[in-house]
This record gives sequence, structure tokens and C-alpha cells, in this order.
Amino acid sequence: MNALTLEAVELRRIRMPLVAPFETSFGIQTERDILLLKAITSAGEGWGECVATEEPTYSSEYVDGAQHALVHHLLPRLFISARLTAEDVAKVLRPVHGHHMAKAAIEMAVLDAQLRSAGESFARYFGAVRHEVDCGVSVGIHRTIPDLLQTVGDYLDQGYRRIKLKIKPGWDLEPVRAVRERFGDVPLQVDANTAYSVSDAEHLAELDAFDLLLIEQPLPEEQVLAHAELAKVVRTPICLDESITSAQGAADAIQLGACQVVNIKPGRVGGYLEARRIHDLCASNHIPVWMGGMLETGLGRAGNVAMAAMPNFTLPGDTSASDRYYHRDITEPFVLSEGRLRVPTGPGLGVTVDLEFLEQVTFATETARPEPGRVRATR
Ligand code: OSB
Ligand code: MG
Repeated sequence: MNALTLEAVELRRIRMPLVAPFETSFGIQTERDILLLKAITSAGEGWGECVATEEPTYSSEYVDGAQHALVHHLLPRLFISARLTAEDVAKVLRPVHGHHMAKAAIEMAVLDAQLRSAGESFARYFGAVRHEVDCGVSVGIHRTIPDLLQTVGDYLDQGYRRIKLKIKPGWDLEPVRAVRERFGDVPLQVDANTAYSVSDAEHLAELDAFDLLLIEQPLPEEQVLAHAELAKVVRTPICLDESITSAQGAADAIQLGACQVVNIKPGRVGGYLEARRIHDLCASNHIPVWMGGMLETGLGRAGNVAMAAMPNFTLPGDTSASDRYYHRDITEPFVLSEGRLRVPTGPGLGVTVDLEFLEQVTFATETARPEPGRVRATR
């Protein structure tokens, strides 16, 4: 792959109101504050989206922290690399611990620049085997069961192929039972976002009666062994989200018996290239994977949909249509057709940013550049 030089990175913060509030066990979101990157390189421009949330409530990362890490610790290391490819980014950034979402955003932007200049799509680069991907939808915690049934019914009418219910103690068996009773055998799964403890094992085993595809991340991020213990009590497959932060961690969790399914989120694991390694590792261990989501704009969605077209993404992803999240997206919208989204085929991410609308939703910009006079290291 042709190497490039990173000349500058524009960091842009946008505010995007959600079409409906989204409540999880870790809080309620009504709008998103998103960090976007535009990498300006010797090979042209590329876009990255950072999935860090406004507060460190999904994981330890948060958007202000990600921006700080990029400006002060990550980008300076990349600026002094004279010949850079997306495949080098993680290696150059290895001295900095953590900050996966920040690292993923810049790797994505460099990969986009690289592939756009080479005329190759993300999908082709990842070895996609599908032109469209099956889509599910993640349904937040609702105030009442009738409200929930209304929302789920609307999504099923739109064609979504799988429903995921957010659960927490006090909102678990009843909503699942109600959805099963009303909508029959629709593909159904739940996501607890770490809200339970292993002492809830017998309670969680009551979900077995509802024939769910999986239970996602019932226990805290660090409790990988406890998930293996839980898996002995609960028959429903356990899927890890928050706990899987690297390919090595995924390998360990699989060997421990802590997960039967893996949710892949490129941002959580430090980028698309590490996500691809997890896909491959899971494939060779007969562990199905599916594409998670972090309420991305069309940029992140484009990359995620491309990756979800890889062979071992055998379950529908949280790759919903643009209108599930935003009244207006910053790219051409992703539109659901028969419960699927089309995989972009153009160079790089294959979507175009609506620069005029982007300006309207931007509330802060900053440009990072190489320190003047700093010599680039030839690697
Ligand atoms: O745990 O999967 C999660 C959204 C934000 C943070 C964490 C999660 C989610 C979702 C929504 O479930 C996924 C999406 O539709 O993008
Ligand atoms: Mg999750």
C-alpha cells in the first residue's frame, strides 16, 4: 500500500440531536456531541469518526478526553512519521496506552485517505462477501411497556430483521415477555451494558424461556471470568461488547468460555484493522460476530457497513438506517431496504460529506499540525 505523509488533521465537533431519546442502563442520550477528523495528507483527504461518548459512562473514554489524547499524544507521533500507512498507525501509537476510540478515529481517517487515493473501497479492502448487510435495531429502555411495544412495532414495520432490547435490573423479564407475546418469534436479543452482577445468574437464567439469540454484556467490563461462570448457569449464549478491547482479549475470553458470540465495534478495539483481526480470530474459533454501533453518523456507518459484509458477520448488526438516529445525516443517508443496508462501493468510505450541513452542526474546530521545525523520522 502506498505510504503517505500526514500534513494536518482538522478536528471538528458537531452536535447532532437524536430523533428520539435513547436510554440505556448507563444513562439517557437526547443528542450526540461527536468528534470528526479530517486527515490532510500527501495522498489527499480522509475522514474519521470518533465513537467516544460525551461522558465516560459506556467505557472510560469520552469525547473531550479523546480530542485531548489526539492533539497532545497521538497526532504528534504520527506527524513525525515520514511515510505512513493505515497499517502503521497502531504500531506508531503503541507507546500510548488505552485511548482506543481516539486511535481508531485517526486510523480510520488515514485508511480513508489511502483507499480513496488508491480507488479502493473499504469493503473491497476488508474482503467483503456481500453487497448488502442484514440490519437489526437497538431499542432503548422505555417508560412503559405499551410505549416499548409501539416502538418495536414501528421498527418491525420498517423491516428491521432483529430487535435488541436494552435491559437493566427492574426492566428485563417483563419487556422481553411483552415483546415475545406481541410479536411472536422475531429474532430477539438483549443488552445489559454491564448492569448486573454474577449473583444475578439465576435471575438472568429466567431469560432462557424466551429463546433469545444472545445476552450482551450482562456483567462489568473487567469480569471476564465471571461471564464464563454465568455461561454455566444461563443457556442463552453470552455475547461480549465492553469486555472485548483487543484481539488478545477476545482470544482469552473465548478460551475461558466467557462468550459464545462477539459484538465487534471498531472504535472500542482501537480501529478497523484490530476489528478485522478479531473477526478472523472468531471465525477460526467458530464464534459468530456481529457489528455493534455507537449511534454513528454516515461516516462511521459507512465503515461499519463495509466491515459487516465480511464472511463471519453472520448475525444482523446494530447498523440501522440513518433515520433511526438523525433527521438529517452529514452524508447521503443510509436507507433500509428489505431490512438491509447497501454496502458502499466508491473509493474509501464511499460516502460524501455534506459540507454545508456539516458547517451548520459544527460548534468547535481545531487544526493540529506538525510542530514547526520538527524533523520527520524516516521509518
Ligand atoms: O452497548 O451497544 C451498545 C449505543 C451507544 C453505546 C453503546 C451501545 C449502543 C447501542 C446502539 O446499543 C447501537 C446503535 O444503534 O448504534
Ligand atoms: Mg452493547
